[in-house]
Amino acid sequence: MTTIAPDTASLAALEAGFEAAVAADERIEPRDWMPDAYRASLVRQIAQHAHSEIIGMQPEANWITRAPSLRRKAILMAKVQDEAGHGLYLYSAAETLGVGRDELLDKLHSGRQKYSSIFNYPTLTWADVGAIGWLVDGAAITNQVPLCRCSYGPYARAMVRVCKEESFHQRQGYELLLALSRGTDAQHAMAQDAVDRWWWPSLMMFGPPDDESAHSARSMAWKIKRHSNDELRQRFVDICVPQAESLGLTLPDPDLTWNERRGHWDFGPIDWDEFREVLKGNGPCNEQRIDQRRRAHEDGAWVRDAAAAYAAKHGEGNR
Ligand code: FAQ
Repeated sequence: MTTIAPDTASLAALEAGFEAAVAADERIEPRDWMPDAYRASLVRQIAQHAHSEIIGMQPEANWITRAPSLRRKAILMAKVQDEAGHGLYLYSAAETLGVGRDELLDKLHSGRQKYSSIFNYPTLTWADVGAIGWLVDGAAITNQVPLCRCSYGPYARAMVRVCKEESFHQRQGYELLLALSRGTDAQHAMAQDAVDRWWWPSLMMFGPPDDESAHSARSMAWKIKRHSNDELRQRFVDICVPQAESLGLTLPDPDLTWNERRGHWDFGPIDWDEFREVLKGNGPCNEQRIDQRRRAHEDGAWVRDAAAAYAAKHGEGNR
């Protein structure tokens, strides 16, 4: 396809049109003109988001064969499948920006694109499935509900469905932890241990503090992001504190205090060194996660070949 570069005057008009649409809260659609940097930032965020969904299947899938009952197993299988579906919506949304899925997967497998830090922690006990549902899906919803109003139409629409499903995931995690918390002493201790291990990494999911967030200002001006990392992190803490109390579990932070003046819970310092190490590839499970992903991709080659052969046979020309 040949594209003709607009001259300076028409470029200025296109830019003005784009800025006006964003200011008026209109959606930018795939065929609309958009600045290259807006497109690149969306590809970066949506790709990372998609990668997180499919890598995020691994920690919980680890427990499918060991779920304690048929009911729990059916719920967990449905949840893990939902995450694959979220990956699908998100890769499709990224494709509307002109990138190929193969290219994105290649960048994931070669470490050139990131996925969420949270999925580099191990799932040591059954209670971790509950903690992931309550805290990780809970953090994901807090972050993603505002993304339903993202300025880019396909991403915003994908988020509507994702959020509905994440909300079921969060509830199943909460219900699982509640059952354990109200169970035997050993079950209660297992639930508490899981919350102790997943609390701080869940707070890191929201990204670096605002003064270190490279993309926030630009993304917020473009209405890709509607709130800063720290705003959403605070919102999540405020939601979790009363929920932990109802669960009969404690959050592992001695500094958690209600701040009457701010109308929010104050919380202790986050270990950003740990976050940076995980991002560099040095978390407890980084290597294992990416190895497993590459293996799954290789094992699935025959499915992609078969789908391509089927599409060629029943393609446009044959209809
Ligand atoms: N992990 O300038 P900022 C889920 C990177 S889905 C790894 O603040 P931004 C569902 C960031 O990319 C979870 N990297 O970046 C589920 C950037 O690096 P870059 C995923 C992180 O984009 C549940 C650099 O640090 N959700 O859990 C992280 O403005 C259960 C500087 O950061 C999404 O992706 C991190 N935690 O804000 C699935 C939501 N944080 O690109 C299975 C959409 C930051 O320059 C089981 N994404 N980085 O190389 C977003 O809202 C944003 O991208 C943020 C980061 C908030 C994650």
